Amino acid sequence: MKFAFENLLLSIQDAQSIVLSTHRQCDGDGLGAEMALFHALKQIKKKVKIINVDKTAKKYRFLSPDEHILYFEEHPDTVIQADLVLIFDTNDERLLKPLYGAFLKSQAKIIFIDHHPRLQLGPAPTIPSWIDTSAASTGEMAYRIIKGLQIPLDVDIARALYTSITFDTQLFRYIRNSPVSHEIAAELVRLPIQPQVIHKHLFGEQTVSKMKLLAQALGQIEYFDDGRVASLKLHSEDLRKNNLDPDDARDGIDFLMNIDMLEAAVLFREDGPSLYKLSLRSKGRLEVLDIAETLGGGGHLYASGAQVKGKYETLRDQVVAHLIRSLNK
Ligand SMILES: [Mn+2]
Repeated sequence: MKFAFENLLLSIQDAQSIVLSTHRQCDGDGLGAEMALFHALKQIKKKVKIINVDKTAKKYRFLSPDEHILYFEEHPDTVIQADLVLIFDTNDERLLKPLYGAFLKSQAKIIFIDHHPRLQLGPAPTIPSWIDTSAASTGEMAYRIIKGLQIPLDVDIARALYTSITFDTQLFRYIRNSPVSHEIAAELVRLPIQPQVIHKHLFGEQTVSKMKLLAQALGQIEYFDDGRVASLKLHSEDLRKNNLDPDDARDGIDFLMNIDMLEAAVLFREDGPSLYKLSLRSKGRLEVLDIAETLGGGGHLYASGAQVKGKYETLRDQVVAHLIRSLNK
């Protein structure tokens, strides 16, 4: 691990031009990490670019992503020219399709920087990666890189790192029993980053239409195994109609996990006919990574996801049965 980190620093120091990226439908963690590195690498005069698979959700507008990021879906003919590509918050190349193909075509060295466990069933990264599953966010890892390169923090870097850390820990709820998230945050908030404004953007921008949609969805939760397992379904089309991002569906399952009896839940976001984005959550008594991997996805032990095709009832029954089996093991 130490070796991987030192090699990573050397690779960055050696590279003249660096491309930064993260998984598709980026979240606050991957976005914050790449933007922090972007501002930091500019300081040491690297030629640096962020290229993401697809557009950034509206709630991250406060970081001005559109001014800094090239979206591959809008420029699919982009030829990547770089010495080094750093990919944050995933080690699953499938989550960067079709951009990953363009990375492979370039001569660049590719390195994953991630806190998700390596996939057991999916494609294992054959390239050198720095993976630290004890990190509560990729932002924490980006912070260590910036410190390792001895780049002083400025407001832009601090704001982006703070976004990563608060997003992935959900405002310090999920800190992996470590003081590190708080320690880094304490250093960041000494800069004028207006942390309360960031909290509001990340967690406090619920609209009336979103509340209506969530209320409707939450009214249709199905419970199993005496209320210890729940399943919820949302339509992407409904999100779109209400001017919400697909990403907003996640709030549904996070909200659900506040129910005291519940141990695990699954959210089916219908993205097309018989096409679902699954999100799985567990409070810790059972793991939900194995089922996600079985379905061709990945993630963390207690928060995972996959994209699946099939009939809703069949998929739901399959996933729910698996969750109940794991719970009773
Ligand atoms: Mn993350």
